[in-house]
Formats: sequence, structure tokens, C-alpha cells
Amino acid sequence: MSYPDPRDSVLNKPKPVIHLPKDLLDRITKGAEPYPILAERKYEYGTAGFRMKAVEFSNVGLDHVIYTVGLIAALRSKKRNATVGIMITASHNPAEDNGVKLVDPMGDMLEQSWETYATVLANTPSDKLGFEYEKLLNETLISNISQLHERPAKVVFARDTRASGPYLVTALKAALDAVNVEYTDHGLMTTPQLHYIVRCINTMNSPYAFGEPTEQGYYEKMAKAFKTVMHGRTIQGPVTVDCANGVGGPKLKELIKYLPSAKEGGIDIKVVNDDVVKPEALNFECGADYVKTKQRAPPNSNAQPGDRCCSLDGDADRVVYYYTDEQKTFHLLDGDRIATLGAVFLADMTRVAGIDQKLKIGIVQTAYANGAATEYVEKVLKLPVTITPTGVKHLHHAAARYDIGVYFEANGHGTVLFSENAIKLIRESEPKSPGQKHALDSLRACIDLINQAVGDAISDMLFAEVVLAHKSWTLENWRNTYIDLPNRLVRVVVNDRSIFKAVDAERRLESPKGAQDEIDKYCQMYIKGRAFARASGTEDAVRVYAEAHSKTEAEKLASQVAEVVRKYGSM
Ligand code: 16G
Ligand code: MG
Repeated sequence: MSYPDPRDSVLNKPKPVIHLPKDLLDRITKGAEPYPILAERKYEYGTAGFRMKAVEFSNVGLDHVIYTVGLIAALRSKKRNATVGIMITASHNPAEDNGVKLVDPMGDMLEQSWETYATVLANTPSDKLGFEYEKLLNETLISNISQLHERPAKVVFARDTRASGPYLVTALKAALDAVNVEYTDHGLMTTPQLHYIVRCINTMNSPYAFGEPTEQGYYEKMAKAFKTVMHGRTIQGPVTVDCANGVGGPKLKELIKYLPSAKEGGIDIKVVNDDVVKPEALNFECGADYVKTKQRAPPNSNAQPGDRCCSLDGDADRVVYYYTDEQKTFHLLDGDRIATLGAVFLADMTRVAGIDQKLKIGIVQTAYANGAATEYVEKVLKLPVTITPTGVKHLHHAAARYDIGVYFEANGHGTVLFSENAIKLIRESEPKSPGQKHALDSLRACIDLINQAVGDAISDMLFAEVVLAHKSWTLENWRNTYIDLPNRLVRVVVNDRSIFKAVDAERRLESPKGAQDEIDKYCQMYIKGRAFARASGTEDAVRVYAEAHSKTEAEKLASQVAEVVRKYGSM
């Protein structure tokens, strides 16, 4: 046994080197044997964790990657002296893909510096894993070696409905067993449910306790908050929820059991696309990504003109609303709209409650936010806007700098964060009138209704529903708050996307030199012309976004900018 004595780690002594017992190193290596690395592949922990094809399960190396994620989770749990989470999902990707991501103790995304460790371990062959694990342990735990001895690492994990899930769980368990992690397998869950559980576990017995760390606790918390905010309001007609044939279907149906029906002053939810028996149905011609990118309703949703509809993605962390009007024109209400809807409501409520002067409310968007949405927030709502690069973690961090930070990507990922200051003020303010009492009760309930750990399609949907009920708005009223600028998104395949380096929250290209000048020149040719190009973080392509005063102009601008990208990409 060669664990160093924790007392050796005091300052002024040479850095201790931790040597793990040989039997532990052997267990790591042996446990990985059934999950060999594929030499020709390179794996990278990206914005959405690791994600790839998993169709024949073991022959793409995802099992190896998942095994190494189990090891990283053990180190992360030791480092933070807390429970961490692992979610096996590939979100909106096709059914044959799968992936994995880590959840940090507060239910947020893995800290960025650890993405590199995860990438290193994922690319390490099985016979070197013990060695590399020990190296990482030294690198990450060196200043708090005592944590090695304090308590076992603790991990909770879950998966979505993909057919490859159960096999990948065996690889994960093999790693967790090899390094003596205490774990709980939560079976099937939505991504936000797992984030919720992680945060509940780690805040238990604190003033910021998040809730009961169970699936039932999640439903009860949300249903109770929903009933409080709904008090005396009526939701107009049913909402049709397309669950992308993913895990959101069974989970939403479970939640419905806890919610009051429309007759009881609650909500009538029609669940569609909830087939989790046919694996190939997942995300196929349905779900939030389909609706957002194709700008049309799922063909089999049977929605009638005027019906209020929304779509979740495969792991239920994204939602978009839409309806078709009497002329059969499709109208999308995306993440930008949910952000403005939520912000209007929260700003109104804080005003009525008489606490608006003490709270800084703001909205966080990415460059993809429609220019009309940004203008509406700044000029009509008079709220500040922060723009960040694409990817939930960037928006989440920026939103945490406000007292009430509403963040959404246009694609439907998002939530609202309340600062400790805001929570305290909302909880402790004494109402001076029935109106103030109602506003404070509603705000208190919103803190519980909204899943602050991470964007949660089901919670966001309920939040949007109660705000619509409070305002007595139809989707058409909601859409009329401002008119989106016509826009166009183009995907350009280039030889090497890494030469496209964006700055200023991805709104400008710093390299290749000269490309931005050309983009600027084209933008100036159109009324309200705005465009940008950024390298995708998830696939080998550059994405171009353009908007302008008319549809034809937006499309023209998009193709001109795409041409600039092609030109520089082939130089
Ligand atoms: C990932 C991100 C999503 C982002 C998308 C952009 C998370 C959980 N997911 O799916 O927020 O919108 O990547 O993809 O952060 P792109 O870089 O290929 O455009
Ligand atoms: Mg998702």
C-alpha cells in the first residue's frame, strides 16, 4: 500500500507523488479489456460531451470512451468532494448515435478545464489507462490529497431510450467498479432530471436545498410550483407536445399524473410522438431539432390550424413552440421567444412586488438570436442583453452574473437563473398589498418551477404555459410582440474548419485575414443586413447565419457569405 500520509501534503514540502496500489491499477486495465480503443479514431469532449455513431455498439469505440468517462467521474467526485453525474445520450442525433456527458456537483456542465482531461483519457489505450489515471490523479488532486482517503467517489448516472444504452452502461459500471466508486443507476431519465438529482444530492441540508433527489421529488416540486403560479388563471385549450419519440415521452406522461387537469384549473397536455418501443423512431421526422431546422411541424403530429404545439428533443433539454394559422402558414416560436416571454413576466412580477430596483434582470443570447428579438429586449423591455458564444455552458455562466438571468439559444436550450441575492429577496420580502403578495408568491413558485440546474424542456414548457395563461395570450399574440427578421442558416463544408477563428461572441471572423471585410461589405448592401460565419463545434463544417429586411435579401446575403467561406476555405 503506497498511499502517502495526507499530512505530507503541507506547504514547503516537495510535491508528493501519489502511487496507487498495483491491484487497483491492474483492475483499471483489466476492466477495460472488453472495451478496446479504436486506433484510427480521435475522440474529443466537445460542447455536448462525447457523441458518435453507436450502431453496432462496440465497434465504434464509444464503449471505451464511456469506460474512461467512468474513471474521470471518479476523479472529479474526489476533487469536488461531491457526487457527480453521467448522462448517456446523444440528444437530437439520429437513433444510431449515442454519447455521454458529465454533470458537475451543482447540476451544471463539466468545468471546462476537465474537458481536456476527459479527452486525454478517452484517447488512451486500455493497457495504459492505469498509468494515465494515476497521472491525472496526481495532476488534479495534488493540493488536496487528503480527499483520496476521506470518502469514496460518488456517481449517479442515467440514459435516454437509445438501444445502445444498456450495453454502454455495462462499460460504465465496469469502470466505476474498478475504482471503487459508489454509484446509483437511475435507469431512464431525461438529461435535466439527472442534472436535478445531482444538484439535490449536493445541496441537501444547505440553505439552498434544491429538492428531493428522486424522480418523484422532481415531479412533486414542479407540480406544486405549477399549481401556485396558476392560481386563479386559466390555460386556453390543450397543448400538443411532440416528444421526439424519446425519453421525454414517458417522463412527461408521468408528470401529468401530478398536474391538475384543465377542469381542475390546470393543463390539458396531449402527448404525441412518444413511441419508445421502436428505437429507430427517435428524432425521426419529429422533435425540436426537426421543427427548428425544417421550419415545419412533424408530419404525423395531426395538429390543426391554431393548435398550440411544442416539440422536445430526444433527451428533453430543448423546446420550441409553433402553430399553423388558418392559411396553413407555419409559425415558429423558438428559444428567443421563450426568453422574451419569460423575461417580460419576471420583470413585471418584480415590478408589482416592488423589488425591481434591487434586482438586475438580463437576457443572454448567442449571435443566432434574431436581430428583432435583441432589439425588442433592449428597446421595448429595456433590459440588458449579453451575447456569448454558442454552447449552453457559455450562456449559463453569463446568466449567473445577473440577479435574474434569462438565457436561451434560438434552438430552444435555456433556462432562468436566480442569484442567491434574488432568492433571498424574493423569499423574505413582506408584501404590502394583495397584489404584491400575489406577485411574490408567483416569483417564489417560479424559482421552483424553473429547473435552474440546466435548461429543461418540460419545465420550460410549463413556465411558458403559465406565462401565456397570466397574459391570456394565444401563440399569435405572443408572436405579435415583435416580428422576426427573415433569416437563413447555411452549412458550408470546408477542408479545414479550424482556420475559421471567430471573436466577439462569434460575430466576427478574426481569421482567415480578409474574410470579415468581405462579409461586412455584403452586410452593408442590405437593409438590416447582419451575417456571421463560425466553425461548428459538433461537426466538420462552417455555419453561416444571415438576416435582413426581406426573405430574398436574407437568402442572398447568406449565399454570398457562404461563398466567402468557400473561397477562403479552399485557399
Ligand atoms: C451543442 C450544444 C448546443 C449548441 C450546439 C451548437 C450543449 C449542451 N449543446 O449541441 O448548446 O447550440 O452544440 O452546435 O451545450 P454547432 O457548434 O455544431 O453549431
Ligand atoms: Mg438535447
